[in-house]
Amino acid sequence: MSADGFSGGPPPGARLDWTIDQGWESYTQAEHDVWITLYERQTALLPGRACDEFLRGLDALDLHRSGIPDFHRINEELQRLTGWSVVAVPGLVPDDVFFDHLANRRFPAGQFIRKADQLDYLKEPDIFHDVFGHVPMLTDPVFADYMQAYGQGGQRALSLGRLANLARLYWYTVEFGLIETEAGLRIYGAGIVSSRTESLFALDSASPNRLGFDLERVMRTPYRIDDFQQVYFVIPSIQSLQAVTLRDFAPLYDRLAGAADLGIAEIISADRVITTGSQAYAKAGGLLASAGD
Ligand code: HBI
Ligand code: FE
Repeated sequence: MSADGFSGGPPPGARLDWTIDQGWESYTQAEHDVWITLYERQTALLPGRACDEFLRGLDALDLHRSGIPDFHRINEELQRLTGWSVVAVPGLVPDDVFFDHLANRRFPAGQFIRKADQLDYLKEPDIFHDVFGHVPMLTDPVFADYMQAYGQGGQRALSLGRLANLARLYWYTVEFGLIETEAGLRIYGAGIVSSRTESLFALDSASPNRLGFDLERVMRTPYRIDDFQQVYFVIPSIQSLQAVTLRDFAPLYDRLAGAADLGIAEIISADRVITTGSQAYAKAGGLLASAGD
């Protein structure tokens, strides 16, 4: 069993690279309806919350409201824009498989969609999280380069045994990143933009910290996989992610090997503090607390 919990090869029916056919024609109307519900909820909410790059990507790919998009159709436009394509996978794939796809400009998207009674929370990334959340940003050339560099960095981190540090970079940018704009903070992270509740919480709540992005600091910061984040990191621009990819991570990993993790809600003197959170949501038990409402 490797570190990511996978043992052995791809599941039955999947190719060696864990891809499967999307089988767009076999989605049921009920599955299309779940996509439509989620799509309409998010597109009503995101103007003024999602960054321009995301909203432009949504338009460019015409991820319209009539149901689950056909990857063949998305890929014609996406490949023309940035050379990326979306490939269908059964669910989470081993880290090395994941990074190899990203390093080759292929985004592995879950082929399944959540059930109508799971609209607000699901364990594994489904097609709505992956395609609505992640793919629009891949139409931005700078972000597209960053994601490919992340894949290459992942392969190297695996070889150096530093995946835990690199996974934090992905988590606090690609999944839960915020960006500064003249009009205020905006969302670019897929985990936020595909979630109605976190699209509100990440920008409006007084509970989480919001700190200026710093690569080494992010790599020392644990994250939540089961609830809203207790800290969000803010970048000044999508271009600033290019600087991240130009760093040689090896000396950084060496320094990190000797540095203790920071507390998830901790603020240190070197932080550029945008908002100091009350952590009231986390202290009240988070989702469990609201589950009683
Ligand atoms: N597999 N399909 C899929 N999607 C992911 O986002 C994903 C994955 N496997 C590994 C993984 N993410 C993370 O462990 C890496 O980013 C570290
Ligand atoms: Fe994701």
